[in-house]
Amino acid sequence: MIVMLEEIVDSGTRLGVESIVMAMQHRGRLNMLVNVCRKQLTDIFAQFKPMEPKEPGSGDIKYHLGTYIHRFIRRTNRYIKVSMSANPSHLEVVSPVVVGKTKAEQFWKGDNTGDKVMAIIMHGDAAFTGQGVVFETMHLSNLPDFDTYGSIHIVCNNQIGYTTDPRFARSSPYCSDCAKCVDAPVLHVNADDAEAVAHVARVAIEFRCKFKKDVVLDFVCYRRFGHSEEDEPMFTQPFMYKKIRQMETVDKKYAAKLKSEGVVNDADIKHWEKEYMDTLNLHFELAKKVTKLSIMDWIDTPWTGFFEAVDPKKIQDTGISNATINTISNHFCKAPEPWAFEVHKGINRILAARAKMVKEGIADWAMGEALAYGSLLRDRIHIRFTGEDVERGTMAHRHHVLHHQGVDGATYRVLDQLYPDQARYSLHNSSLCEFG
Ligand SMILES: Cc1ncc(C[n+]2csc(CCOP(=O)(O)OP(=O)(O)O)c2C)c(N)n1
Repeated sequence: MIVMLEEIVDSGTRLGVESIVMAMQHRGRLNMLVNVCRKQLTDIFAQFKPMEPKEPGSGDIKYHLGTYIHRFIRRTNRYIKVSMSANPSHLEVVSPVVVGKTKAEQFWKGDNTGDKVMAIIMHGDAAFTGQGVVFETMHLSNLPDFDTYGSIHIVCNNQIGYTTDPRFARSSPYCSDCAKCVDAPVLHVNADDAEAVAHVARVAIEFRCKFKKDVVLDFVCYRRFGHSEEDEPMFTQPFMYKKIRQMETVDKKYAAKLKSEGVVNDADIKHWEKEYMDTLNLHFELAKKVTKLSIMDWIDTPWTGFFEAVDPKKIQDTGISNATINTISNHFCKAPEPWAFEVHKGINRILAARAKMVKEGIADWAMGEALAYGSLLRDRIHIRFTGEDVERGTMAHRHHVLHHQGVDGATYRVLDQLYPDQARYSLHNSSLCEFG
């Protein structure tokens, strides 16, 4: 898995990616934090010491915290930001969150093609098939204003969900079959073949950067031990685990291959193994000296000003002048020029009723909402407003997008033309997806 991620990150920088937003569940997470996100080993070891969390919010279990880093990639001489999102125990809920973070970063970076910012989401095989939010996330992937130009999904397919075999956990042949709903290519790879893993990783990132679509890597592997440190896998999968015990670990397999090809010798292998163990031991010793955990060490998205002190008792002045009210409401009541845009007769009636309301100095819900959004847009505050039916409004009250009655697909987005220098109003109907 590390090989796969390293290859994606390195090749990503070659293809112009500047930022990767990642999510993953428990399996292999600490290893990933250290070897891909380059989290200090001392910090990881310190998390496992019995210490009182000293700050509010620092009490989550150690496998769930996130991190971020600006990494220099030697192979390409380029920098990349890698962020691993914190996630709760509830499997897969982080998936749409990470896609949303990616969308937000693309927006603020002006990355309208997804060339610079992308998401990598890692899943477990049982969770990928079982949790409906995966399907929801997949379906958001190609919708206007939700599209992040392709995520790479990696399914860590260890062929067991806790203690449950696939035949009792899914009705489809492959754990990755849910990705068929968006026609995402799926590359199945034997995790014991490190070079094949690197190869499919390269194919995946090149596919994503060229075609800007989701792609799935089905990383077919096995767990050497039980679900967690305490679990005994022989209780439930005795035959599988008898076989697993006879298997060489992947490092031994790859070392033997390199040796047989004359690339390395025993002394090289011993030296690297010792070097790695020495590094682990050094940081383990250093971790003993850590006495306090700080949540600030585990921020996955540095956000200047986010935690700035705001006095909750002080109410901000948000009022607007009568002149602004008139500008916004007059615009909101005005139909587009009839020679350019044919509006439905019913809309004309609604607009006339609105104009009458303005004259009488009153505002109903829809007018109040338009005044609120309009004034925010005037103050150059970007609004993203998405969900099923938000353009018209479920109760036919909003009508922020009008539809040409004579030209199919032509629309007039009412609040987009309030002020020449206003902020962008990202208003979009969405899939009928609530959880994601
Ligand atoms: C929504 C949800 N349901 C149940 C659990 C409990 N749980 C934790 S891990 C796990 C099995 C996950 O299997 P899989 O997705 O194959 O990942 P693996 O642990 O095998 O890597 C379960 C059921 C959970 N964390 N979240």
